Amino acid sequence: MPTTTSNPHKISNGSTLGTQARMGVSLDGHDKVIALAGNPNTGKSTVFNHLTGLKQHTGNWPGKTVTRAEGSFTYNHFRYKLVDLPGTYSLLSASTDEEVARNFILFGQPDCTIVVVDATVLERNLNLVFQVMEITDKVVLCVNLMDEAKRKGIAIDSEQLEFDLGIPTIPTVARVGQGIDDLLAAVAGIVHGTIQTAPKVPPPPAELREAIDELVPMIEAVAPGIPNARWIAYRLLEGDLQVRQALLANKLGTLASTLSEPHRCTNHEQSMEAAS
Ligand SMILES: Nc1nc2c(ncn2[C@@H]2O[C@H](COP(=O)(O)OP(=O)(O)O)[C@@H](O)[C@H]2O)c(=O)[nH]1
Ligand SMILES: [Mg+2]
Repeated sequence: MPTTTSNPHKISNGSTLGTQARMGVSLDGHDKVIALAGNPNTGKSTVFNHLTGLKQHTGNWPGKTVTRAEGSFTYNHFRYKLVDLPGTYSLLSASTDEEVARNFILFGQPDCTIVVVDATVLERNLNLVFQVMEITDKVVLCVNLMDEAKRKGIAIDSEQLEFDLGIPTIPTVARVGQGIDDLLAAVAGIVHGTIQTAPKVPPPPAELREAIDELVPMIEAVAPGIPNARWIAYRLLEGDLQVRQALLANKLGTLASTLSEPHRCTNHEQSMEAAS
């Protein structure tokens, strides 16, 4: 497991945004909140079902028609809430699904984010992994569909991948529950600080770095306590309209809380299939 010190640019747990900005997800008796992200069809719901069992709450994200599934699990006496994010290829907020996923990881500040990837098309999936790693240090990579990869003659060196990415990397066959225990152990390690990650995201070109360094103090001045000013700076330079509008309206600091309406999940138990 990676042990180097974490990147100072990433979200720290001491952010002033705190738990009120968990985007409508209340802790209600849970100790930690875990987000589940991934491209569509990577087995995210299968992982979700394995971790949470049959009991799930579903509803919509505040103000959106996007479905949200939440479930719970207990591991080593800690109660975890698991939030299934919409399946997305990126977090650039080009669609409502992407916006929901990236806002939750950025402003909801989960204690850990699991990114599920498809081992048979790993390279294509890494785009999302890097984007999550730009937002937070607290990431576990779940390389799923290892059986399919094997069948297609694709070998994945997960230890090398873990070293190259700087985050715990767990191979799984979620359909049969293989690797789920290792996944849980990695999540718990991150949450309790026994595993320190050091995500290695390809560095931006020098000119971009300079522009970001210039923007960061300005962003922090207008939005004190913003969880990741560097990421906001990136988005501004990339022309992210939502972030730009929030900044112009002096509402960056409240972008999260405007999305944090009361918990509106309907409370019903569902079958295993229902979370897909
Ligand atoms: N062979 C194989 N199939 C899997 C595995 N995990 C999930 N699946 C299947 O892949 C399909 C998509 O899974 P689902 O969990 O709905 O993916 P999601 O779109 O990411 O939520 C389903 O038919 C699953 O049964 C796995 O590890 N191996
Ligand atoms: Mg699904």
